Order: sequence, then C-alpha cells, then structure tokens
Amino acid sequence: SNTFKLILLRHGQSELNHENIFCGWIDASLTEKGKDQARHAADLIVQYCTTNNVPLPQVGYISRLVRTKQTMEVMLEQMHLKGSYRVICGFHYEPGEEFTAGNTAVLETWRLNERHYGSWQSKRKPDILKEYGEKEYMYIRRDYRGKPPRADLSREMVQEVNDQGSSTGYLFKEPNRHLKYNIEEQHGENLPDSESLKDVVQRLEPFLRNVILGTAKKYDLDSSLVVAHGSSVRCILKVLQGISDEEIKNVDIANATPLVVELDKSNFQFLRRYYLDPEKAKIGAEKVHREGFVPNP
Ligand code: DG2
Repeated sequence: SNTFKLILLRHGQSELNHENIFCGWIDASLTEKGKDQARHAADLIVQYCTTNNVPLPQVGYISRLVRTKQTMEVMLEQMHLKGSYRVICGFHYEPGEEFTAGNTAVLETWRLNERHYGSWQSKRKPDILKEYGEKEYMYIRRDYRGKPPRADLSREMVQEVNDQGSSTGYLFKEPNRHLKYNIEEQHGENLPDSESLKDVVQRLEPFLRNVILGTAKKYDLDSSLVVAHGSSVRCILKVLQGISDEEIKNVDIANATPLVVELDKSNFQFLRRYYLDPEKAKIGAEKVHREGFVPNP
C-alpha cells in the first residue's frame, strides 16, 4: 500500500477517570470497564485491518503511565499478538530481535505521557470548576497555552498496588519520581511539574517525527499503534493534521475509540483521518468536553 496508517487510541477508562479526578502523571489502573473498552477497540482494529488488507501493527507505542500499558496488554492479547516492551529515551530506536513477525515491539516513552496537570492532579473536576470558575477552568483545560499551577512534588497522589500489581487505593505522599523515571533521569531528560498543550507538543513532536514516523519509513511499515492520553493524542493530531492553536480547543478524545490517521508514504504528509466507530467517538468526545459540569461519568 502507498499509505501509512497511524492508529491512535486514548487508553480505556482509568480509576481516576471514573472518579472524575484530574489524573495527569498520577499512575491509575484501568477499571474493568476500561479493560472491556480496550478489548472492544482491539476487535474494531482487527476488523478494520482485515477488511482493508492492512497488516496488524508490528510496532506499538505507549506512555510511561500504567493505564496505557494495561490497555496495550489487553489489546495485544485480544489480537493474539505477543508484545515485547522496551523503555526508550531520546529519539533513537534501533529494533532488535523483538522486530519479528507475530510479535509487536512496544516502545514506552515519557514523551507520550498525559500532560502534567500540575496542582490540579488528584483534584475532582467539579471542585476545580467551582474554585476557578467556568472561563478559567476551560482556558486551562483546553486552551493551547493554558497551564495549571505547578505541582507540589513533595506531596503527590500515589497509587498503591498489591503483589499481583493490582491497585489497592491512592495515598498522598512524597512520590519517588527517581525510581519510576530513573532511566529518563540518567539520560538527563528534563521532566515537567506542570504543562500546557503547547509544552506537550514541544516534547512530543520530535519523538513523533524521528521515532514513530522515522521507524515507519525506515522499515516500510503499513501501520503502527499508539496508545496514549487525551492530551498526547490531541497533540499528535494537531501536528499531523496541522490543526490551528485556536481550533485544537474544540478537539476532545474519548477513551478507547480508535482513530486512524493516513499518511502518504512518499512524503509522510497527512491524507485523511477517521474514527473506526464515528458515532460512538462523537458522543464520547461531547461527554469528555462537559466533564466537571455534570455528575460523574
Ligand atoms: C485526563 C484528561 O487524561 O483530562 O489527566 O485527567 O487521558 O490520561 O485520562 P487521561 C486527565 P481532561 O484534560 O480531558 O480534563
């Protein structure tokens, strides 16, 4: 085929999505509903690939947050694919043995993380709306330059897990960023404590161009799968589709609704984009937009 299909997906519902809490860089596991959503998304992708004669993605990308990893794991299982996971830093990726048929190489990068939601993280959306008022709430939440106050890194919400790795609740304490982002820190990556969408574009665009599109070009891939977040998916769309700073405000991404961006393989220019289930994606996006204004999802 002469087009490359980038399949984009926001993770399935997380425990903090369910509670209507700003999540950002807090780790939150998927709910059972979130896992079902991921399985359904995988079915849609398989159906799409089969009907259009597109091979299933050989390369996948996730953030460093557990909700994208869980979504990817559930999806690969549903697609009968094996996954091998590797954290990468910088913009260089040299595939090793994981790059073989029947196996999906999954690259984990902090550059696909959700926007760091600063001091809003761990707070309920309706409470922040009340505190800041509608105008400021929507400015910080959706304007390209809107940025929440910086997080207090000495007292953050941290997910507790049992031996099986299942979530047992959320506590406030001094999070050990150094443990989780050890690899990044060794590579001298500069990690944020609050971000606007513009900041996310700055950290994500070089990864998108050099690694995601670079790998597709180098290995003549027909498809890749990105499982990311509301903000990181919006940024990828903005960059590839050339959506303006003004227009990006109106773009909302629902959980687990696969979106295909088709690029011309000769120059990697944008051709078209479409949801695999447009009706559901539309209703979901409207719901996301109103979060904070209405009772829990
Ligand atoms: C949500 C986005 O991100 O929230 O950080 O709470 O995709 O990781 O669930 P995600 C969060 P909104 O910007 O849509 O309010």
